[in-house]
Amino acid sequence: MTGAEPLEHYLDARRADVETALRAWLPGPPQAPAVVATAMRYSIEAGGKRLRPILCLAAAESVGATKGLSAADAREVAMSAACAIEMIHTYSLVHDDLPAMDDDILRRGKPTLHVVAGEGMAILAGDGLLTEAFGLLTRTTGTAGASPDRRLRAIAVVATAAGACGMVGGQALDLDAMPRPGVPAGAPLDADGLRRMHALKTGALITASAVVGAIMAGGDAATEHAIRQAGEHFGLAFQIVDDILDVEGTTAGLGKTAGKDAAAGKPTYPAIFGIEESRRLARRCITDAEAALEGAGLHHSRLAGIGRWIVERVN
Ligand code: GRG
Repeated sequence: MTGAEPLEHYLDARRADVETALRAWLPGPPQAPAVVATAMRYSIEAGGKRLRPILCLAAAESVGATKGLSAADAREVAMSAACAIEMIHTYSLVHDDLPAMDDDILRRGKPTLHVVAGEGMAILAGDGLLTEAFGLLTRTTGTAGASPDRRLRAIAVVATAAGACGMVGGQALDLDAMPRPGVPAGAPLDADGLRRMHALKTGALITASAVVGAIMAGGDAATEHAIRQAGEHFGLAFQIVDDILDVEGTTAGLGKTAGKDAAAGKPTYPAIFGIEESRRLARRCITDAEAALEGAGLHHSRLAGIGRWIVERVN
């Protein structure tokens, strides 16, 4: 249930919970050499909306409510997974910003990690975040602790979403669509190609965030299916809005370089459909997500509000 707490308060509270847990779970000296631990912390603590972990916690709450779990217990049981996903997301940003990929100097309002720590250390910090994430996924958190079977399923879902069948695959399609030194570009992406690339690159981890929250909170197969459908719609809406913000946002407001996609001639939703149609498509994704949630009796949960946040966000 959403209760009376306004969405903004809920988001702020969950962001604070996630950041406290991340601080506690990130490795530090003396076990981890300070140089790489500091680099990992730099990118995690640079901020960000924490959309994925919040989505994971909200999915756990909504499913947990159907299993008699309090909202706080459901969040606790999903917290390690939520933080693991944020670590994987942050690694993807660190690697995406490298000169060999998107070559950017600003992320989350701060100089990118390779700018402050060098390319080699940025690669290692990304590797460290990815690896730590899977260690974290094995941990039980909360008094209601997810069973080993559920934790194993969560690991499989996250691995598929982050690997070559998900985020890495999508990034490869994105990279291949543009010419790069010594390698000709692959075929340009049309609307279907763009949708698939984004479904893998951005959508898969967003979807997994919601699915893993449902798994950790004890969801059955039908509920997990509905959450997956809603997560896929959320993921596409997120990406369409990201493309719109790249056109309409400012570098200061976004905390990353605005207008890069257009400058690079990248295929984007506004480039293919125009801004107004892109906005309509994003809104339709949220309507579709709400229908999927309604089918599973989860439409009164926080998830619907998070859908609206995804389309209304300004950064
Ligand atoms: C897997 C090697 C490898 C690389 C990274 C997904 C990816 C692949 C890179 C991300 C590239 C990118 C900027 C995509 C656009 C959508 C996106 C993921 C935006 C950033 O996510 P937000 O807005 O960021 O949730 P914050 O900083 O708020 O967490």
